[in-house]
Amino acid sequence: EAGVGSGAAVQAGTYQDGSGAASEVAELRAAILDKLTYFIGKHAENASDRDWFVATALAVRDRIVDRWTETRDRIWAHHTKRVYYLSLEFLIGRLLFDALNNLQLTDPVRVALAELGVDLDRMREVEPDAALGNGGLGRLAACFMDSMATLSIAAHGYGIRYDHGLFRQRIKDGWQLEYPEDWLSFGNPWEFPRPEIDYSIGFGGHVEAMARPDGTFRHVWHPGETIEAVAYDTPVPGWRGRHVNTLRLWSARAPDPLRLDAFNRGDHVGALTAQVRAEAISKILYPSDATPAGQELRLRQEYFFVSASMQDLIDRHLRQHDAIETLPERVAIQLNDTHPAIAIAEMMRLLVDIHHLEWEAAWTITTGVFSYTNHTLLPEALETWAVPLMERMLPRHMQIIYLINALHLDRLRKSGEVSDEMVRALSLIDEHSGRRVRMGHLAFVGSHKINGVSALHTDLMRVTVFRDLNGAYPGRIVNKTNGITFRRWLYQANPGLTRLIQEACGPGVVDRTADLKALEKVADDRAFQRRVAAVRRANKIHLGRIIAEQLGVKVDPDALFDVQIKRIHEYKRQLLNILETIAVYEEIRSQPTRDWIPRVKIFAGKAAASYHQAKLIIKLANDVAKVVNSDPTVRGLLKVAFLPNYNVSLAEAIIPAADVSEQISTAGMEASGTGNMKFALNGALTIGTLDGANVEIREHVGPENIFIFGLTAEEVEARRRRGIDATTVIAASPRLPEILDAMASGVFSPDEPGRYRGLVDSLRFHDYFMVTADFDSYYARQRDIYRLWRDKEVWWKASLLNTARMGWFSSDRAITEYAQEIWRVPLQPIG
Ligand code: B1H
Repeated sequence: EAGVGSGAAVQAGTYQDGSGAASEVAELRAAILDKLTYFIGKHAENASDRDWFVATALAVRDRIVDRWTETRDRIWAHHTKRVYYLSLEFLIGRLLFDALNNLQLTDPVRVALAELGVDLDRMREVEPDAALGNGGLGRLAACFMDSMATLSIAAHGYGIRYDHGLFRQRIKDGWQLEYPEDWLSFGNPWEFPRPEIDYSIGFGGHVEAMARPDGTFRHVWHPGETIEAVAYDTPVPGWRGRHVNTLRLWSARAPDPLRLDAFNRGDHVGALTAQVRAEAISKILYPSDATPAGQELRLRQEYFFVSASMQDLIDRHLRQHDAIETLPERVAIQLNDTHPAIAIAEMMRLLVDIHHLEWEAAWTITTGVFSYTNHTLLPEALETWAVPLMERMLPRHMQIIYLINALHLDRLRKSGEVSDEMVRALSLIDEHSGRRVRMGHLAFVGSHKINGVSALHTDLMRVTVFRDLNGAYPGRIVNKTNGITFRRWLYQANPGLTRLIQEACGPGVVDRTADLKALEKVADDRAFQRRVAAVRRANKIHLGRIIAEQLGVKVDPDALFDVQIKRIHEYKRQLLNILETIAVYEEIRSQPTRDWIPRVKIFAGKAAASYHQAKLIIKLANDVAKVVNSDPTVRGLLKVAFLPNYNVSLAEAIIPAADVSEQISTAGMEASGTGNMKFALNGALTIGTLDGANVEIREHVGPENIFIFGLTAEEVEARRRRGIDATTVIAASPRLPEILDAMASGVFSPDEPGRYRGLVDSLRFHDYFMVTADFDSYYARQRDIYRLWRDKEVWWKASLLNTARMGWFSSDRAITEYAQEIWRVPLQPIG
């Protein structure tokens, strides 16, 4: 193995990955020039940054392909059990540095490009983000793909190749505007189209029941409409390129794209309608984070990618092993939330109708292969589909779901006394508001394991939405706390800190996250602390440049950077943070000459296009920014920056520059969070509630190194049951009345004084999210942070202890647990 850090030319922007031999550089330079000449068809003299990017990506891709075919051969020869990760979202971001780092080519490619007069870092910026996801759920799928490859698990991701990913956000006059995102407009050098791999996907039509001689029935589904699913493969190289998996994304095509008869009649548009309708399926990602759009097209998307994936994996199984019965020994399928839950019914359909298995045998196979991850308890995000819609679009699946339900309820009735009320709670069909299929219930009964994504969330699953199912199927619910890939979120995003960590913990720390613990020994070494502080300062200057470019706002790198970046949602409580910002603003105005700590409040995040309250919160952040940033009394002691178009790449620039991480959701509402892990790993100090994975982060970093405040999930519950009286809470607060009055009277919206009346009223009279109830304790914790900031020795110690103790939150750990306890597949640890 190449000794990490041995003789590597360490350059700005990279960490020691132990590569960089001269012959390697020469080879890469030749390969890049070759791609530029013969693939792009240009000379170096007139190549653009984008041309260089594509040429470099293709040259690097060639190296990946060799490992990819090796991996496939190895898996095939060893009959290795495979994992299929089904997700409607993969929030990948850019891939160039992922590939370079995992193949340890960053240094040689940097040098090769420099010799060609090209700057790798500038070129990096032209790669579009693959934004095929909304937020944490999609990003988790991407981190898991990286870890599965790293641990040499034979895994395939399955999803949709959306033509347009999550919308591009622009802020105009403080308001969010949504524009289509166009990541494929210049082609995608990482993917391999596989036009020969396509499956027919049926919709609608009717089911024919054909009597067999023995009196049983065979069912034949005659779909009314068929659409083709075409595969596009992206190789996913793991750490050190030892193993390369595949992300297979499906694109929709009409079987007969052009009706020539109609075209020849002169109906040029009508001739293409079938194509338009078919291709709409993979046109666009639903930007609905945690509030399902409930649209027919969304159900079509779900079934489309699920059916293609089930057909594909069964084909692969039968090519390698001739009996369908051995599926559970060879295959594990993970459902990323309920979005792919129709796979349970589709698997049953394929096994029973197409492969002619008996129902019982098919059910044993199905529950043997499936497992399901739940990512939220928010009632509005628990997916259900109206029975009439299901009957119309997927008539055979609806029959199968009815039968699954009947057998499930029968079994429970036989095993003991079950009240009508319990049957209603356990049924796959919700009868409360029209008849609807509960996809969470379907996923639950069709899986052998169901997991939550943090300890608290899993506990809450057992006592809330899945209480009765948990009673009926004890032991099925397990916890798998989320994780993040350190390769992207520390080594790539923060090479400066990584170099220092390697110095303190040994170069092998990049293979063994447990070695991070060695940082504890230098946590109070002043000299080391100063170097860590210098890295942070450089990262803040870099972020400051982005803020200046985007917003025209100048920020001081020595100010405290306090950051909240995530989807805009009421339960995430950006509003709480804004109220504290207003409190600080009012204090500075009332005592302008005190020795205030200069600070910058940084926000970024998108709101679902139809989520009005969230969009108003964006406007408020921007309105407050405008007033604060231009107030001469403030003299730059407080700056507010709302950065537009939050995405993976922006997160990579922001997180390494953060001093404080805001993880302030209403307790019980954030299933896990993964941003919280990225910040703490990079040494930001967290201010947060006892929600999601914050609870476990506190256990790992120690309560003295994290700032916890606010109601617990239980207290929130109790308060909601009692009925919330925000009026008395507000009256009792030393600051809230003034802040709310200012907002309500138009201090931040002089152009429209009533703009925030409704928002303030919702705090005064409902406050479902407990913003007012938590305000004072939040405010007090913020003061603790400012106090600590003045004592740099203590501050940096706490920061280093955070980094030192976050090793457990690696997605390699999470995936190891899935592999051992849910999938039962072999893996090969690194290090
Ligand atoms: C999470 C979603 C989600 N939970 C519906 N649920 C969606 C639900 O488009 N939709 O219909 C999209 C996304 N996303 C997040 O998952 C949780 O809120 C986070 O707390 C968690 O860290 C993340 C990964 O587990």
